[in-house]
Amino acid sequence: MNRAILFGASALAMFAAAAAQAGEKQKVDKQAAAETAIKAEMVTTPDDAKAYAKAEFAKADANGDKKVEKAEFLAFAEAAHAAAQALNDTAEAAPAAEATVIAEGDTVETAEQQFVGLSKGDGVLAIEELIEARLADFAQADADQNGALDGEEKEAFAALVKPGPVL
Ligand SMILES: [Ca+2]
Ligand SMILES: [Ca+2]
Repeated sequence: MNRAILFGASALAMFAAAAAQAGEKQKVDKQAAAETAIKAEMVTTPDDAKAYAKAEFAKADANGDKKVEKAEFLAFAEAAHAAAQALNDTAEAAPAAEATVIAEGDTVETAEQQFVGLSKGDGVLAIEELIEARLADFAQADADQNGALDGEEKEAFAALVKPGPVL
C-alpha cells in the first residue's frame, strides 16, 4: 500500500518535470526565432537598414523567385503579426506596446497599401525597391541627420517598417 502511494507520487513528479521541461523548450524556441531575425529596433546604421531589408525580403519571398508578389507580402505581414502576438503571449509587458500601436491606428497603412507603395504599383516588389524604401525610412527616422539612429529615432524606424494590418 505504502509502496503503491510512493510509486504514484514519483510518477506524478516525473510527469510534472517532463511538462515543465516541455514548457521551457517552447520558450527557448520562441526566443531563438526572435533572435535570428534582425529586429527593426536594432537598426542604427544605413548598412543595418539594408541588412534589415534583405532579411525582410528573404522572409517574404516564400517561393524564392527573387520577387515578392502581393500574396507573399500579405502572408509575410500576417506572419509578422502572428509572431508579435506570440511574443506578447510570453512577455507580460508587451501587450501595452501593441495597444499603443492600435491607438495610432487611424494613420496606419494597411499591408496592401504598403505593398502598392513599395512595389511602385506594378504588383511586384524587387529587392532593390525594398532596400531603397528602407534606406528612405532610415533617412526619415534620422531626425538629426547624423547618419545614425538612436533612442527615439530607432523607434521611429521600427514604426515605419512595421507591416500594416492585413484586412
Ligand atoms: Ca516570390
Ligand atoms: Ca540620428
